Amino acid sequence: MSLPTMRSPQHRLLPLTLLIMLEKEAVENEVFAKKDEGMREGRDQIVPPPGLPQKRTTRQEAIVAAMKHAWKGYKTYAWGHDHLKPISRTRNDWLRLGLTLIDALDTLWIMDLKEEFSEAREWVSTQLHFNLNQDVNLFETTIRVLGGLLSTYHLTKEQVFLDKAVDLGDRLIAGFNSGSGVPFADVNLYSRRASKPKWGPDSSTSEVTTIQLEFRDLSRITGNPIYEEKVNFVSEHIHKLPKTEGLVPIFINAQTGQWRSHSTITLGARGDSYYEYLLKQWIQTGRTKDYLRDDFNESVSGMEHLLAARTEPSNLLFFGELHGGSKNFVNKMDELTCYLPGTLALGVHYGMPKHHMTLAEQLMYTCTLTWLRQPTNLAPEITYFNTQPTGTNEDFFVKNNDAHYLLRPETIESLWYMYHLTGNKTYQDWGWQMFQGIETYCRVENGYTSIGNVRSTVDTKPKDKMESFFLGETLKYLYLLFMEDQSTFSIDKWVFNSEAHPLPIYSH
Ligand code: DMJ
Repeated sequence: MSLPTMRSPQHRLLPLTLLIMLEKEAVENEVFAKKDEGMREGRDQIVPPPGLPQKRTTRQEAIVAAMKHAWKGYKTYAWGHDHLKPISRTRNDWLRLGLTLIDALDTLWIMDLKEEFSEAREWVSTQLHFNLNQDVNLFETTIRVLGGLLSTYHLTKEQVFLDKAVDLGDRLIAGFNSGSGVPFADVNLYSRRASKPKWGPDSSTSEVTTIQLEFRDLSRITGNPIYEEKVNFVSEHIHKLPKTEGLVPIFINAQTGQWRSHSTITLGARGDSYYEYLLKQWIQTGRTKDYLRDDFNESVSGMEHLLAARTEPSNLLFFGELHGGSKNFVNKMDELTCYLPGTLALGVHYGMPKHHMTLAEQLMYTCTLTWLRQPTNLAPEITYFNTQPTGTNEDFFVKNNDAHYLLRPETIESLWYMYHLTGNKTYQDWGWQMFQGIETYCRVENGYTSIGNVRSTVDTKPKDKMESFFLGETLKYLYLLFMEDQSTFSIDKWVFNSEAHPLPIYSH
């Protein structure tokens, strides 16, 4: 039994599609249950930390096995480096900060992988130093490293994680030394000098607006207001800038603090988490900063009015982009945009307009199809949508250069929010299907690899790279998606940063 493909006629019939998916999944469940029986034999008795469920579900066991496999490859061939190259059995460095190890810390803790967590903690305590003559991207270092250290500190209360976070925060704060207070893209961790990105004059909007949860949390823990003051200023400054019905251009100049004119408006790359952090900052601060909520709501209205469109023939909802100074609508959507159903659902939970949930459900379905209509069950980086009838009778298509899957989490992240908030097990079943795709086409002997082509089961073009967010986000959200007791990581207590690191919600 196979899933409907982009060419199959039954893809118009949603209930049938779902039925087929569920049948396929039942068969796969049986296979996994058998494998799992084998895995369980001889496994150590694990005593979970307080607050975590006593027993993992069968699907959770499969995710834990994936995490262990990824960790083993990383430990063997890339220990202390940023990324594993699992096929060539070597490593890749980008920020020189042990990215995979730090991104994985809280996932290891949440999965109760004690041995792996303890070797990672040992490395953090003895080997992680920030006194490096290295330019790092402020946003990436903040969401992955600062966020990872802070959430691990909150979960474990171990001082070492906070000490490292403070040292890093004190270096990164140099990024805000610009003409406007809007940060530069890069910071040198040793000289503490900030600079524009190597490839252009401006900072990316999503980057300067997706550091606030982490810097604020650092201030709240340490009692030192400086970090929070810096990021509050950026949010307030951007609040005052002109927007297109709440939507923002993707580039901003750090010296002038002004938008780059004619830059693209998108909910994908370089725009995405601006919208996510409007809502999440409002939640983190106990729903006291109303301008953040209002900007979020205005942006969703703008999305509906200017970016929402429907496909032919199946009337699927997607959000396109505005290019050339808001003039040209482009019918493409990044996989990155698929964080949005989760964020919309989170907003509705916190009192945003009820119809945002309809948008969330419909976009969730479209995002899911971008995975499950591919023969690999994996989504391409970018999908183009047909808004007019075509000879092919397909709702969407993929260009050659966009056919890669980088082990990204966004759709799975949204599935977790949708399941967490509705209890509808269909979202779990969809996530399970996606995980089968990852297991079948990305798992290699020494870890997991990104692939270059999701459109073929035989020519997947492995790229030989395991991204840190695969351990930090993708596997964590899968584990949470299949957790029986959803109250353990309640969104009433935790706000997840853009890299899936949970941080506490404060009262103000
Ligand atoms: C992650 O680093 C974060 O989720 C970021 O906000 C967007 N891109 C990657 C994962 O795809």
